[in-house]
Amino acid sequence: MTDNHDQDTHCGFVAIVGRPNVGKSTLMNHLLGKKLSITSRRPQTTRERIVGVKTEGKHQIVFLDTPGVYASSQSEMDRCLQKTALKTIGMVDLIVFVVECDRFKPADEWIAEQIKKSGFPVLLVINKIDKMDKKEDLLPFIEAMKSRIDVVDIVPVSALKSIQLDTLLEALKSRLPSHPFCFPSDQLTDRSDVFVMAETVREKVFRILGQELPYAAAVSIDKVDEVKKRLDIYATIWVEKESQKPIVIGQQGSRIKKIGTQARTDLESYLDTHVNLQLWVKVKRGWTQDPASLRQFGISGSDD
Ligand SMILES: Nc1nc2c(ncn2[C@@H]2O[C@H](COP(=O)(O)OP(=O)(O)OP(=O)(O)O)[C@@H](O)[C@H]2O)c(=O)[nH]1
Ligand SMILES: [Mg+2]
Repeated sequence: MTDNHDQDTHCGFVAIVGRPNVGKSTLMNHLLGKKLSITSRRPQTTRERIVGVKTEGKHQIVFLDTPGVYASSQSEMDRCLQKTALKTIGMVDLIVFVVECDRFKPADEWIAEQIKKSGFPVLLVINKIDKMDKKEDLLPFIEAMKSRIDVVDIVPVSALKSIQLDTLLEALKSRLPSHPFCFPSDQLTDRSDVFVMAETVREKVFRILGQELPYAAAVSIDKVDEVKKRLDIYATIWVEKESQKPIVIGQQGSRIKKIGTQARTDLESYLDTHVNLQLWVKVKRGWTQDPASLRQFGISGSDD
């Protein structure tokens, strides 16, 4: 026996994987108790792997939220997102495979295959149980899942309504290897505040513009000034075509104002300070098909 303080700590990397829109980012945020990763009703909201660290007592779970994976990918952006998600599977202690409670689609099937190939233990999370009309439908679904994939555990949850998340957390904790903490216990993420700023603005663009701007928006943070007890943040929303600019701006600037107000509120909560957010809209042609632009906006699918 030594006095090594780290000896009875447990720490492990847990990748959250699943098809787009099943609630991976919502799950991570609610497990962390802090809104780190952006979410929306539209698929392909998450574009990069995001680390979220949950430390409780002697346990540290390092979550990796990943972009949703499609079976077949068409655009350069799709390919990058897919690469990022699949690469994450290669470096973890446990995979949390998220599916929706009422359906198992071909895309889920395909991901199950990839996960199986990886050889890592899998914990299946059946999400959105708050949406189930008949609770008795859950049992047959669980049985069907068991026959499809080999898993160490199955936990039905509602990420959004925080149902059964304590059960899930305990299940995860019990599977962490004995290991010193990988992050300081007060650290939430490996991402910079600037990254979260850009993502928060992008979430509002996604949510407020709905179907009108399919995947064509990226956000850059141009400058951050600390002014007394306030942060002045200057950001640009990039679109692909001139015709998309007025869509983002809205009538008499109504949309951009809404995007700004909602993003500021979230950022004030995340950064715990007053925020003044200035937004611009600019055009960068064809950026979703251009590898250099994708890199610039952090969608490279490369090692980092
Ligand atoms: N009813 C219900 N909705 C949920 C639940 N969890 C997530 N959602 C909703 O599902 C949608 C997608 O959630 P996200 O967390 O963005 O999904 P994701 O899997 O991260 O999606 P990508 O990043 O695009 O792969 C959002 O509208 C969420 O509010 C849940 O437990 N119940
Ligand atoms: Mg996501």
